Amino acid sequence: MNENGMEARFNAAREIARDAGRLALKHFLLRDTLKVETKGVHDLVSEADRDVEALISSQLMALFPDDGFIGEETGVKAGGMKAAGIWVVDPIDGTASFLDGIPAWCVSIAYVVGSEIEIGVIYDPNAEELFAARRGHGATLNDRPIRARRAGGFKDGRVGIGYSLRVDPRPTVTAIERLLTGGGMYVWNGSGALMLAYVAAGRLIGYYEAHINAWDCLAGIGLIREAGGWTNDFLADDGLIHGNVIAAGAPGLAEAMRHLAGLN
Ligand code: LIP
Repeated sequence: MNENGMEARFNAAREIARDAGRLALKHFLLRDTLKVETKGVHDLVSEADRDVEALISSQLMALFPDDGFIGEETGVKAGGMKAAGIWVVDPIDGTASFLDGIPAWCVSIAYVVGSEIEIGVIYDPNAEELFAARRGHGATLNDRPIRARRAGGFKDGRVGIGYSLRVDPRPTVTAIERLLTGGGMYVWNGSGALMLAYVAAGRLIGYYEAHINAWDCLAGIGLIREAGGWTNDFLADDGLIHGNVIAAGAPGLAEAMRHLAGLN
C-alpha cells in the first residue's frame, strides 16, 4: 500500500475513534437503560457495544471497502481474513467497568497488514485522550509525542495485570507473586487496551495478561512499539484468531516481564 493509502487510514481511524467514543459516552451516561447479555462468566455485552461497533464498521467499510474487518461483537466481516489489510476493533474495551459505571474503558482500533501492526488508535472519551500510532511515525497522546518510561526493575513503577476467567488462574497468581516479591506493585482497571496505552504513555512500566484477544490489545501493542517500548510477539501462533499471552513494558524491563509471564 502506498503512503497516501496508509495516511488516509490513519486519519480515518482517529476520526472514527472519536465519533465512536462520543456515541459510547452517550450510552455510558444512560447505562441503566441498556439491555445487557451474558457471553460467559464475567463476560458481558450490551447494546452499546453492538451499536458502537456498527458505527465503526460501517464508516470504515464505506471508506475502504476492500479492507478486512474483525470486530469483538460481530466477528470476521466480508473480505475478512483474505484482505491485504485488516481492521481489528473493540468498540468498548472494558465492558464490565463500563456497565459498573467506572470510567475505565475505551475504543480500540488497529490496522494490521500481515504480521505488522500499521496503525493503533485508542480513544478514552471520559478523559478525552486519543492515543495514536502509525508504524515508523511514532506515538502520540492528543497529538503530543509519548514515550514508554525508562525502567530497570519493578521498583521503578507499577505494572498492569489483567485477567479473564477464560483461562486457568494459576499463571496469573504466579505472575502477581513474582511481581510483589520483586518489590513491584500491580494495577487493574478492567480495560487491557487502556492499560497498554498507559504503558505507551509511560504511566505504567508494564502489562501482562495470560490470554487476551487481538481486538483488546493490537492497537495498544502498536502504540507501545512506536513509543519505544517492548512487547512479546502476540501475533505468533495465530494470535489474531485465537488470542495469546501479552507481555509488554519498558525496554529495560523486557527480561523481567518475560520471566513474570513465564515466557522464559
Ligand atoms: C475484556 C477486556 C479486558 C481483558 C479481558 C477481556 P471486553 O474485553 O476489557 O481488558 O482483560 O481479557 O477481553 O469484553 O471488555 O472488551
